[in-house]
Amino acid sequence: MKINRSILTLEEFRKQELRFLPQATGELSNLLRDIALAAKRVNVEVNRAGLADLLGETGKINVQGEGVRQLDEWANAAFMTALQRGVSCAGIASEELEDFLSFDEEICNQSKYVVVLDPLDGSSNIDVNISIGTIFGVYRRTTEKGSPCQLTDFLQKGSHLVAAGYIIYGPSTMLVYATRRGVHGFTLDPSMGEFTLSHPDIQCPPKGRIYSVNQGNEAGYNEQVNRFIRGCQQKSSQEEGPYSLRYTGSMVADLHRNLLKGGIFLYPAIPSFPNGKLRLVYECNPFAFILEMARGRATDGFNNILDLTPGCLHQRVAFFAGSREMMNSFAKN
Ligand code: AHM
Ligand code: MG
Repeated sequence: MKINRSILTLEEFRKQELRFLPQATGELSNLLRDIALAAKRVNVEVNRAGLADLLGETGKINVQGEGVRQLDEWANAAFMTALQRGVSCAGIASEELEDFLSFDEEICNQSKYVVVLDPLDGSSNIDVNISIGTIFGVYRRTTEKGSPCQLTDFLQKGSHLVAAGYIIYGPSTMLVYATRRGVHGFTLDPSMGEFTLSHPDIQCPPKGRIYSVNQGNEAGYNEQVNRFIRGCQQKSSQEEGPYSLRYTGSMVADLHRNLLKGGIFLYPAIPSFPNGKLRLVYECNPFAFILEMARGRATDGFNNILDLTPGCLHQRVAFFAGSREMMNSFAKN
């Protein structure tokens, strides 16, 4: 029997990393472990959603004015519970919660971290069995340890993120996370029930041949965006040819593909969303951080996403992200 000795679980990988970080307390590793646990629970529900009658709407409308799906709620509760029980996090802000939630227990108040999260992004794709995802970001709180966390802990610039990541529930389930030490991807091994290292040290190719945008909204885009889209369609050089348009409507799936293969993702402002549709705090900032750590880039069309100071938890923003050279061409175009 051949034994694969190279398998490294997320926890084993974190323990190895800690050897190089003598000051580290292990609190971030614990927090990632809690997120991975919730992700495994959500993965089970996502896989059986059609069978367990978990598809469809709850009849409620969230703070964004959007219909809440049963799995959205389920995923939100799973992450909230795992993080509260894990006691390595002082509180969370979530797409599904109007206000931030301070866990406000003595032991949680001792934690130095807070988490921002979109528990189930792209959830309109659940009913049709297309990849969806979870997005998260981890901040070191600015308020004093020992006290309940406050709104200001969550309204930090993306450049202050300590870690960020996502889980993609797709043909296989993957957890990708970034710290300043790099970006690593782990695939869920269903036989072990563990995330195992499959994509060490992810670097976004400087250039790709994919653009991802909801082209149906073209009439509402500004001229800079439309000029760039035309350029993607008309690349004249023999070598390049036109780029391929790939857009699933699940940002996690679109950005995951572009992170690995190279490409650019655009969600510009449109008349119905004059400030952009995607949320700065728990959707764009985590992805901007992941891309920057993987040598890609993310902007709102003018500024680096990570330099923006959020004014409120559910702030929307125009979002352009991907391979560095493609992002540079977009900026110059
Ligand atoms: P959600 O948080 O309500 O799921 O919305 C975010 C999603 C992104 O995953 C995706 O890129 C975008 O909305 C798709 O929007 P559209 O259908 O307008 O193209
Ligand atoms: Mg979302």
